[in-house]
Amino acid sequence: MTEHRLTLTQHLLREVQSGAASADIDAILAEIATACKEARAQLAQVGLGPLAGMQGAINVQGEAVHKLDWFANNLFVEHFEGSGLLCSLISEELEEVHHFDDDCPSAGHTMCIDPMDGSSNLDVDGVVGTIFAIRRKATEEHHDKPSQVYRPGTEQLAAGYVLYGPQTMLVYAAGGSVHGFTLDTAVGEFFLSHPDIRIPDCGSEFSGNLSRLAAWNPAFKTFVGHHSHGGDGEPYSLRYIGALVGDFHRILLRGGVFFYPGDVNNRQGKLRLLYEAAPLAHVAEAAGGAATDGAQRILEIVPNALHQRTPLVIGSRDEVNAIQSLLAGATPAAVASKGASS
Ligand code: P6P
Repeated sequence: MTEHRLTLTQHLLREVQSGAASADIDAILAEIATACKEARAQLAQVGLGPLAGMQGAINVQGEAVHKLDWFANNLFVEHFEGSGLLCSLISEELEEVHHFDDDCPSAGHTMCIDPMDGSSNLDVDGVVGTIFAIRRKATEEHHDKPSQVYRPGTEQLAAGYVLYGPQTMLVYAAGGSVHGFTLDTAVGEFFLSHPDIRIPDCGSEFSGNLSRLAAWNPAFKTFVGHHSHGGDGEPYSLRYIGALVGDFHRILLRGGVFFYPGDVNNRQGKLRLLYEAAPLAHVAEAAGGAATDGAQRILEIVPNALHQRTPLVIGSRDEVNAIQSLLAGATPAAVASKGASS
């Protein structure tokens, strides 16, 4: 059997047999894949059915909830309720920790999830995605105690996303490797299409909502200006699709850098740590890239609130490091020479 026709299920089985992953994690990943196939089926015709438009509610983020946000959230709750796989779920759409059946002592894992990232794109048939991270139950305390939840991303056992675009792709990292699977809709299976993804050390695109440039630390304006004019060679292009999961996926495959900094009014920026930044930081680092809040690794941040936000700079190692150096006061020339010598 040639590698590219390896199903997700066969791949996960091999990972368990080789000791690269645990059966529990693989079972959770397989369940996520099944739930995402259902989500995709609804997405493919959202304009024709009852899931179009708004739920008529405002979530804990203060954002209007799309019917598909809520549908996707409930899909994951239903898929894991009674599965014995998870003890709790932390979702962008739920104010509190959702804990599953209490009498599942074997359910030693928590999942953090953004069920439908970028849902504001739904009205214009844009890219959206599901972002997830799987963590081990940290202590024997009840799973919604802060000691369970407020743990650094370095404790994530696996993380990834499902991207609903022209194709439907599942990308996950469990430790040191990142693998991508593409859904064959005729078969209803995810097939390995991008084995062992490595993010290029540097790219030629930057990604950010530059309408906010004036409100950000001037280092971002320096970085954008430097690369817009070919500071180190060819000028960079701007790519920004308003869905973190889609902007990140492009950078994972092509290189480049995404940034959503804090500003004077929102010092922690907009993106959430537990179910947006930390899962993608896990994937970025496993693929050889980097992810910081501008000063420290995203994966080392210990949250103190469920829906805590964080500034995010993520992507190719050289660009993330260059922005971090500029934020620390280095000049573009110093950054360029450092990059040249690395
Ligand atoms: P802005 C989507 O709502 C999201 O949380 C991310 O997916 C995306 O990167 C960001 O917000 C876009 O925010 O302020 O540019 O509209």
